[in-house]
Amino acid sequence: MRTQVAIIGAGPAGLLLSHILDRNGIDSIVLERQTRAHVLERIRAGVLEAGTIALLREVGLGERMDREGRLHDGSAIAWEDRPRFMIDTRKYTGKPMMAYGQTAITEDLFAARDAAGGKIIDEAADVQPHELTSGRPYVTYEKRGTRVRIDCDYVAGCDGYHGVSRTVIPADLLKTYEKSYPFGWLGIMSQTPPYPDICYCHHSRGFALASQRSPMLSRYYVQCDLHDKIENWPDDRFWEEFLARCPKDMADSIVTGPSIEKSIAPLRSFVAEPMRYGALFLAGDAAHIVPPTGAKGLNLAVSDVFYLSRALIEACRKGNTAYLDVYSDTALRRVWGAARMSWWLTMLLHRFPDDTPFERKMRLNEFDYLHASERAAASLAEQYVGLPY
Ligand code: FAS
Ligand code: PHB
Repeated sequence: MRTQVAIIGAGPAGLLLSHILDRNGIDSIVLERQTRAHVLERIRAGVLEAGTIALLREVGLGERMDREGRLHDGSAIAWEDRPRFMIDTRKYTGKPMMAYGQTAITEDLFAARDAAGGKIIDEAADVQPHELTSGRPYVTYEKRGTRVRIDCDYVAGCDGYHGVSRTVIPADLLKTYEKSYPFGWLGIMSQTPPYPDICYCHHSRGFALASQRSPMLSRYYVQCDLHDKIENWPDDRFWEEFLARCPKDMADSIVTGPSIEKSIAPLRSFVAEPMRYGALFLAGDAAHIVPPTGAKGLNLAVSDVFYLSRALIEACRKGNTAYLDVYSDTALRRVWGAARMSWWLTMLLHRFPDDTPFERKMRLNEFDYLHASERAAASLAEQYVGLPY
């Protein structure tokens, strides 16, 4: 087979890239290792930055999001024994955030690609990029025992943290930066009316987060031990712990109910440089992972795709590779900004097992400073809503 852009991975990055390229007359084929059902079963992100909202609307993916998503003027931070703080994105930037699940976005993307006759090959095993610096790149994969070759002009590595793309960049060229956090997030989904705000809770018992997916679908998290097991968290224990970490007025208004999904995710900061090797361009989790505290993971995948789609359209339609040549540096500038903000907010809001009393005082004073300084509050708000692309 032949295509202009071979895309590895049918997550948000790969599907959105394929969708935008198609709208600009550029042909692509998406290769996904899992079944479509498996991709859609994943419960992931839930909060969209202003840039993501705008881009999805611009490329014709705003209709269901605007109908079912819920706009927020920011998110709250509830700190034990302190007044509630609002990360007020509307006040300081004039922009909203949107609660709309990654699962719904992925459904919308699959629907759009299907409607446009997009080529998405699922259960594509052993996908391998080849000849990335030869000028004649191609990708191979296996399906039903047959090895298939796709000749292409470019390869987009949108295959997430555990994908193959990053591994083909020579070790002497690839630089990686990583930090693991000494705890995880236990998340549940419940068919209950959600708490009205997205609210991060800092408590001596640990971090908690109230979020939402729809008027009858709530998403809640508690910080848990790094090696904790779901079996240790029956619903009763989850709700007892979650409510204990919220201020009383918030806890009294939470509607609890049976979990319909429960999972534990480790927290990690990871950035790989460069995000290009010859004809291969990385986008999304294939190049970077941020702790979910700042709600940046999915939104970074979208901004990478904004830069990469613009670059590929310019190259494929006009033969101008100027944007491709600066893609890695451009994307990484925004990636590092989001990585720093997500690290900072993670360090602020969680309880660390080896915390000293001094470090707890530093954390408390950092939070008090947010309350005391309009400039500090504005700085957090502009980063939380997402810096301009
Ligand atoms: P994805 O990982 O979504 O997609 C990559 C795709 O490539 C997958 O479908 C995979 O099956 C496929 N693939 C992998 N290897 C392949 C190969 N060799 N060949 C072919 N296909 C291959 N972000 C937030 O903002 N908020 C959150 O609350 C949040 N929670 C998360 C919870 C978990 C458990 C995880 C893992 C991530 C979470 N994230 C969150 C981050 C998440 O939303 C990612 O940022 C987002 O999925 C990135 O999208 P992609 O880059 O498309 O990667
Ligand atoms: C979510 O709704 O899943 C969510 C919201 C905010 C975050 C992380 C996750 O920071």
